[in-house]
Amino acid sequence: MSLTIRIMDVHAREILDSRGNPTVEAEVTVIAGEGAFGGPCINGRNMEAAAGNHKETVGNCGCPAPVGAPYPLSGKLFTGRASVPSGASTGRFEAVELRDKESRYQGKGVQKAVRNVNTVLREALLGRNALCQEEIDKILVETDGTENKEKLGANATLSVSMAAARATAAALDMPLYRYLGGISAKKMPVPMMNILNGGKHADNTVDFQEFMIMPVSAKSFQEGLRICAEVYQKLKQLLVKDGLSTGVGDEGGFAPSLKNPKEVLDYIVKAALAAGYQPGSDIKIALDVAASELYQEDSGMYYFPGETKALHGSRGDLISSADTKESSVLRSTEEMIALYEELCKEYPIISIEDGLNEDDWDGWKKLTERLGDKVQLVGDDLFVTNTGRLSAGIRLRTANAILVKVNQIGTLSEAFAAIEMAHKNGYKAVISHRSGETEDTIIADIAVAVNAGQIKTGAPCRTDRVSKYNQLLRIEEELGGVSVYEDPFRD
Ligand code: 2PG
Ligand code: MG
Repeated sequence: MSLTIRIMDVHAREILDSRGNPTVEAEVTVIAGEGAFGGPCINGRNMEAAAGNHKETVGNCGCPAPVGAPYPLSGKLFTGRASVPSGASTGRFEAVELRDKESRYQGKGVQKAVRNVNTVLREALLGRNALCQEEIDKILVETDGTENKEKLGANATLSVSMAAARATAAALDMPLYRYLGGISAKKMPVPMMNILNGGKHADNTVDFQEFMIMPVSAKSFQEGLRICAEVYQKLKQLLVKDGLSTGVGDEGGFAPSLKNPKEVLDYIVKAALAAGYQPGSDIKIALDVAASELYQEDSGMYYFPGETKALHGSRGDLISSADTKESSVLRSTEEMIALYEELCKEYPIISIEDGLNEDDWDGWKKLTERLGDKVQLVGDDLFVTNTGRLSAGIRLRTANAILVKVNQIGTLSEAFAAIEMAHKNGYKAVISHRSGETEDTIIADIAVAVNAGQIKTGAPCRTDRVSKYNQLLRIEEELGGVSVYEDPFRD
């Protein structure tokens, strides 16, 4: 008789994220047992009652279920808990993060999303077989019923989707990455580690949002992590020596006021060398420009407030094109591409994320033609973990990688579909955190489950970032000799 893992309860609450803003945490409780749905009892529990009115439609999705009776964990309850991250440089096409827009927490409360979990979503899921994640996620999507999850909130749906996976893995007595990825899950991701923050993630004059290092010559994740942490500490010493701030931004990277991207890159190269690593062979550099944040709709140009401020020593706040003085640093799409070409010639840059605005398909196409055979071009705001936007990108030959943020789409299955589409079409997938995070480490497990080969989860600083790296250390230890760590850009 096949195993069922039936949902017995769903409960959400409002918690805080790493920026002190509310977010949704959900718990899904399941019971493991043998028997088809609608069966009368498992170990004395009346499952029909638990299933409410839904028993007639569940369990028909064809998912393979482990067999073998009696299942030793039958009748036991397992609870999976998950919490939802939140972005600051949010893409316009992301699924909707439902906020209360009331006075508490300056409008950022998530009590409505929590209520949606505790009422409609709970009702829709009680009694369902959590062993079929796709079926669970389909129910979440259909219960919301909108294109972008604006009715119930992607924060509501995602919390349940992830908690259901965790509960199921627990009921199967399996590590989460193994449950999500099956027998092929073994590739440890190379960290794309953010060591210097700018843009919306810091109050400095650095306009690009993220400067990251990738330890490509390491032999294991553990070694890669150590290399990054050593470079991070050297960078701190260099900044201190020059009297610059070592305060950190939202993702734990330092946030000194430097005058342009080249000055930042010079510090990174120096820090790598000071730590004993060769930029280009040991360490490659990745950027997240988050260019949609720099783009001015009215002028069609990219405005660099930090560079402008550094040039003039005056306020560098975003200005409208009407106020634009000739002395402001503004770049056209062509000039942005030319800047990237120049930077890639001078520095060992291997990856550029969101180099252009989220709507500029023509610009992205040009960027891909000019740099796509040498550099990884990652679509974050461009693709928003959405198979519709990714397939358009693939058709138009724009970018060559997708950033995967589970909360951009709102269920695990949809995020996995985007990863699968990327891989099938020769695009890379980089699993990513958000700038607002929690202690939840699920992205570490996802990265290994899908053999993504790359993870972006901030600096080796602040527990919301470090917890993901530490989870990866545990996974690598558990995988032992089976684990693989390799340079994702090696031919
Ligand atoms: C990004 C992310 C994560 P945010 O742009 O890639 O680094 O930032 O979560 O603010 O969108
Ligand atoms: Mg980004």
